[in-house]
Amino acid sequence: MISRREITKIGLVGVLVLGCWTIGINAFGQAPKSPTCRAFFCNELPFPRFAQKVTNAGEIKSILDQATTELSGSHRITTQLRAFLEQHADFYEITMERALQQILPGEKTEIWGYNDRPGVPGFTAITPGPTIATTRMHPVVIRFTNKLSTPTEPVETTVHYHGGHTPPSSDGYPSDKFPSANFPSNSRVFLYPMTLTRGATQWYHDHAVDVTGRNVYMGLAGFLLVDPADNSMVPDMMPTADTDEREMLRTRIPGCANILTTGCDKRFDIPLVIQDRVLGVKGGKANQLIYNPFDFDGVIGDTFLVNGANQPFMEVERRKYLLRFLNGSNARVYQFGFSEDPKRLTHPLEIMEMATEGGAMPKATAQTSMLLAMAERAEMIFDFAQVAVGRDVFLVNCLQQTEGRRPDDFTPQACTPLLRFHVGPKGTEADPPVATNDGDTMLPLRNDPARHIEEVMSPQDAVATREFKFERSHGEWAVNGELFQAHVITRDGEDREARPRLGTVEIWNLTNSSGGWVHPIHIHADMFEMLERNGHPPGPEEQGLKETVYLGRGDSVRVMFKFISQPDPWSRATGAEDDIGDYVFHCHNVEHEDMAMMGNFNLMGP
Ligand SMILES: [Cu+2]
Repeated sequence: MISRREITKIGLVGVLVLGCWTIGINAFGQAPKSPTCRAFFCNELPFPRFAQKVTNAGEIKSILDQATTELSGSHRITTQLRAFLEQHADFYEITMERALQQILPGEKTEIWGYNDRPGVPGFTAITPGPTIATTRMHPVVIRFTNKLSTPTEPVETTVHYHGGHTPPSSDGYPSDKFPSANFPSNSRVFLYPMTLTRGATQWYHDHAVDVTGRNVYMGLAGFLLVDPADNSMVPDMMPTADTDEREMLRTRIPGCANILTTGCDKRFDIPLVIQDRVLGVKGGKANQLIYNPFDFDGVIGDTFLVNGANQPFMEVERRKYLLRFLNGSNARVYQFGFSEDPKRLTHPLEIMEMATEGGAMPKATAQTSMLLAMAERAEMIFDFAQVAVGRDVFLVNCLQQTEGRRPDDFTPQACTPLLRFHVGPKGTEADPPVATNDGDTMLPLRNDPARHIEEVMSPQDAVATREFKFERSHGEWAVNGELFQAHVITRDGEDREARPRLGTVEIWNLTNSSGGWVHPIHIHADMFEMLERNGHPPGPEEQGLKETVYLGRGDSVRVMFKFISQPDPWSRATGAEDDIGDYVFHCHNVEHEDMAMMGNFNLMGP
């Protein structure tokens, strides 16, 4: 398949000559609609399996040998770092493969997924991909191998760990595609130190320049869940933060009462990725993923998937659960709520938001609906004791959206049910010892020198303020008027190249100057705090560490970063240097990203 930016060069007629039949698009450049006749809420909610670690010494050696030749810069594999990783890291071998998955009744759907057990009988690639579970301070090394190409369709990929602070050579820089002219091998090794994250709901997904939209749509995305560290293998590594965060989990999160002994009970801790797709006839087969490369506004589907299943159901106990939400759609914004009425949110049930992309918020916040733009995450507690035993509760979306430009207004009287929960009696396990209430203190972010010292920052400390405008330019998408070019550092509103220094605080003003479109902006490398939205303090639901922020029509948001060095104990233990180099920031409407709405910043040494 060709990329969207290539289509703009050769034009629609050229694409028709290439043959629309092979991509399922009709001669008017429109995707067909999914078939309408389906049994809703009859499939059980699936959970992607947990990825299996590599334990074979020979395979670990092979991964580290490859890392030694490939990784450069701050975390190049020195003798000291290699010895550290051999002793302490988790290793994974994950291939990207085509596979068949049952999504709708009848014909199976070809997906592009991740497989953590390549070559093992009975295990295929899946979407969402296998969940990588790790803890804060526990490094992860993954060899990704791309087996997606066919003789007629070469597929270039790369992988971004979204939410992590990773060395530049492991960040999935968009032009570091493999296999490609620059990286002819079909595999690459990625190192994730996990030093600068809290416990959080994060994910990994494709990030190849020009084709991210198609690759993610076909299935290349999975969860990466970070628990607070059990025991850091690095002495003196923020022990206060770890202890406090674990205590917070023990007392606040359902199923985590035993975190200090046997760990959290995963039955009450549920990751949910919400996506929309069009499934139609392609290559003569029904129920295939139809990706429309002509849709420059953003690809919108009419079939809703939760964890890869179409409008499934889950049996729950009448108790509290932790639900971890990820908006994994290409271009659709959601406003979620919980309702006994599958079509309306006129009598919403209470949800308690606990965490943003960066982990626990300063305060738990009670809500009746929650807006989630593409790539944003939110963890929330839902108490099914609000509903009688034997009843159904629906997760509903009350933002209708028919095109990639933007959603319609919030309409609680016209919602779409996405997931049905059937409430059964409460089991024998106790809810956590302290209930979560609106306004409960979770993890403070600022001005607490005892904890998260790297995150303590104040707007008065800012050494630079930068302006970035996200706008439309000649049918493509631009940042401050510039289209994405690999490693060309974006100029800010004062015409300086964006070159922040480690250890300094900066304020970035992000403005949507593109009229009727909306843009969620994702900034790599570090988490930020929101200071203002449209001149006002952010609402309680946006107070937390974030790395993706929604720019609605005409919105302007002010965010503050501290660009963080690797902690000293880590550097002493591993010999690794500070992560300096080029990182990107971009719109996470992935079609806009593919149409060049992406900039570069160069992180400099202190
Ligand atoms: Cu956008």
